[in-house]
Amino acid sequence: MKVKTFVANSVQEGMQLIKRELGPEAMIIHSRKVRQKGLLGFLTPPKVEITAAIDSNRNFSSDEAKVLPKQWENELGELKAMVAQLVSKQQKQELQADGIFSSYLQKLRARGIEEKVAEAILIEAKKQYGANGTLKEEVLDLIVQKKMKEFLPTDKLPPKAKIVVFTGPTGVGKTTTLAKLAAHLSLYQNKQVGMITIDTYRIGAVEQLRTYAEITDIPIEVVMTPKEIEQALEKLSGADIILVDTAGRSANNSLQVRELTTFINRLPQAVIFLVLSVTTKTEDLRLIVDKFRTTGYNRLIFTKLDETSSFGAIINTTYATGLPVTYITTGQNVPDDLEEADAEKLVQLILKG
Ligand SMILES: Nc1nc2c(ncn2[C@@H]2O[C@H](COP(=O)(O)OP(=O)(O)O)[C@@H](O)[C@H]2O)c(=O)[nH]1
Ligand SMILES: [Mg+2]
Repeated sequence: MKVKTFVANSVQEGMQLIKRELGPEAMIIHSRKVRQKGLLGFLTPPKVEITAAIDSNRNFSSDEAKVLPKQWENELGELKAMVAQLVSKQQKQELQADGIFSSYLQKLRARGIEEKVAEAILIEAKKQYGANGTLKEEVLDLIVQKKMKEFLPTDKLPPKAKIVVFTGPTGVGKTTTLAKLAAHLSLYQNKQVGMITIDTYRIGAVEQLRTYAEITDIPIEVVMTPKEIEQALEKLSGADIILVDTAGRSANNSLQVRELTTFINRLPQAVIFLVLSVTTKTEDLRLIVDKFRTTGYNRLIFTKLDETSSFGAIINTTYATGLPVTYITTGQNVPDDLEEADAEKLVQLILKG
């Protein structure tokens, strides 16, 4: 068996190198993105490192070598997916066989982190920890925390955001969070805030936001049809930032989500928050994340952190969506119980409750 590692600018380029050097029968055994060391690594795009192996007892006739590449290319995508699965299965088995990692896996699972997410974190940690595992457990703790942070992107509200939409299931705290943010922006950042509510289903839901709007002296427009969005935006054109509330009757009604999407599509370049409660069951969260995808949400807010001591939902969702968390909320008080998300703090919460 001959094993060789190739570094290339793209997967395609890497595959060509492998094909040229090892022939079309080479098998990919591992691939990963790598950055160059030092300053150059920040300035240049990452490269791909592909390790391939070939049974060196096998000799190819040149005919065989000519016929295979085309077929190879057709199957490239499929093969890559298969190999990725194989690798991760092997990595999973390695994790389970390694005492310190298998007990860590249980620890992360007990903190409400889904199995595939816990495995992904630990596979990354294991790479850094080294194969021999002679390092102290405290060192592993630090490595795991670092890897968790990488799986937990956070991001501030862009200072130039003009339109900010709050979507998500009923009862998670969209209206309350919007009111908190509105107060923060107008009180602490001196911004002219406007509000739009497309709260057309629940009688009283409009009133809830209207009450906040009156207290804080923020103009509010109620929108019943997608067409009315433009008028509302026009009326609020003096505002620096417009916060848009949405509502539905039930959490899982796809018709309502579709209807909501037609409203959102009329809002140009919006920051669209998917608001989720950490108290929601893992399976339900998964459904919600999928159901609301059509709204084009691009950031996350987690609410009700004061109501549980299990926060795995946060990292499960950033893993599933790849999206950053912008805010967390920790109680019913407007405007106090709102915080900008901080990855370090979230990791500690997830691990320690
Ligand atoms: N404990 C707690 N309750 C919250 C939080 N955010 C919102 N709530 C409460 O959750 C309930 C539903 O909130 P609401 O804003 O009406 O949810 P919406 O249906 O998504 O708009 C209200 O009783 C809020 O006071 C939070 O961070 N912690
Ligand atoms: Mg509401």
